[in-house]
Amino acid sequence: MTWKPNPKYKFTFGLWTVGNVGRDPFGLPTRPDLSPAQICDLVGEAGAYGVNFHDNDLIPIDATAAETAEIKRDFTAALKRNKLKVPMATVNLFTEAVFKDGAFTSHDPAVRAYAVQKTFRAMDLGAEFGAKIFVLWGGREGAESDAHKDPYIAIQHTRQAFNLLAAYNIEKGYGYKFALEAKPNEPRGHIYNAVTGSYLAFIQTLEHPEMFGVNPEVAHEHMAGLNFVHQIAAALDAKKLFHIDLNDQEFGRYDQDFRFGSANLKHCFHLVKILEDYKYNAPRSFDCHAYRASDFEDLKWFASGNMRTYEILADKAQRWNTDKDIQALVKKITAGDEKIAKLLKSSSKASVKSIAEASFDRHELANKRLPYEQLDQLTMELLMGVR
Ligand code: GCO
Ligand code: MN
Ligand code: MN
Repeated sequence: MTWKPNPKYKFTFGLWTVGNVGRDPFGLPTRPDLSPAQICDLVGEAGAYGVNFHDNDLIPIDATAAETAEIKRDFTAALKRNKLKVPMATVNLFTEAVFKDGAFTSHDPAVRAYAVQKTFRAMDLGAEFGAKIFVLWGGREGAESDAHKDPYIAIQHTRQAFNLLAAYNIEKGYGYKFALEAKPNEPRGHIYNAVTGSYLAFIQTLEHPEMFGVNPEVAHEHMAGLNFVHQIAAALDAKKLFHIDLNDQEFGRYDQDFRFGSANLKHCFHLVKILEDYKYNAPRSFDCHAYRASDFEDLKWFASGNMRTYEILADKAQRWNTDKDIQALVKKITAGDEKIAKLLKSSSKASVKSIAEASFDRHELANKRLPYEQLDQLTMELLMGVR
């Protein structure tokens, strides 16, 4: 197998991911800046499907009209020569000092309105390049102390902003689907809507819930010690998985944004398996960056490594689904009385009555074998490459 990226997976990279220069809170950049066009050449050569950007990854915030036009020209040419699409765009509401205490949740109505206007313009920019998904990540929407900001009011402000964005989407006819990205902390001490599940509930309170879904990121749920695969199951079940940020992360640490599959291979396997089993069809975006010590040559390993790992795990998932021993065990473990299963599927009066009146022998039920050691070991052996 060559593991050449298959376009069906729609592998994409943010310009800010491959373009990350290795700066961290303690140290200066370790790699030179790459232009958007150079990033396209790098990921294009690696076989990616597309790139994503924040407004200011592409157009610096103070660019003149002439500079803007030139950047757009170079970027368009780079997309074309590398056959890259731009499925997703987003907005930077975290770098500038004006957002030091939040954008949509700032105390200052003028800052909130400026953030909404900046997002309108980022939507215009994304639409120019064909983006149909718009990610919203509220990096500065939070607080270090709840003395500073009333979290109840912050929720109202967030809702007002999202409703305005939906109205602009309709007015301009852009057809965007908004994908909301949760994170528990960093750069704020606490970020509102800390986990994907918070957004799934919040969406239902918006004027246009149909326009909003989620963009879960592996690292963000792992920072909070949560099982990412379970978050994905909830998003899939709600039909709200509009986009996904793939990367990896040691549990409980700062936002490490490692290469996909580099830290928790088993979790990543189950993630790929659920995405493939339930036919996730939106882009698979890698939101990570190379190790700070890596140079330009190593960046190529970083880019192709993300995609190779996904494809290898997709192949493992398929093997798991067709492995005779594994499937025989799964069949035994999941087998049960079909008539009772049918009853449980209905909440009709008849079902309620039958369940209320049925007799169960809990001791006999407890005797069912669940050879989970065996199933997990077979899974691990498959992952380790000896099956
Ligand atoms: C992070 C975030 C960001 C967002 C991106 C989109 O690592 O904290 O994932 O990378 O995804 O900025 O707005
Ligand atoms: Mn992250
Ligand atoms: Mn992300």
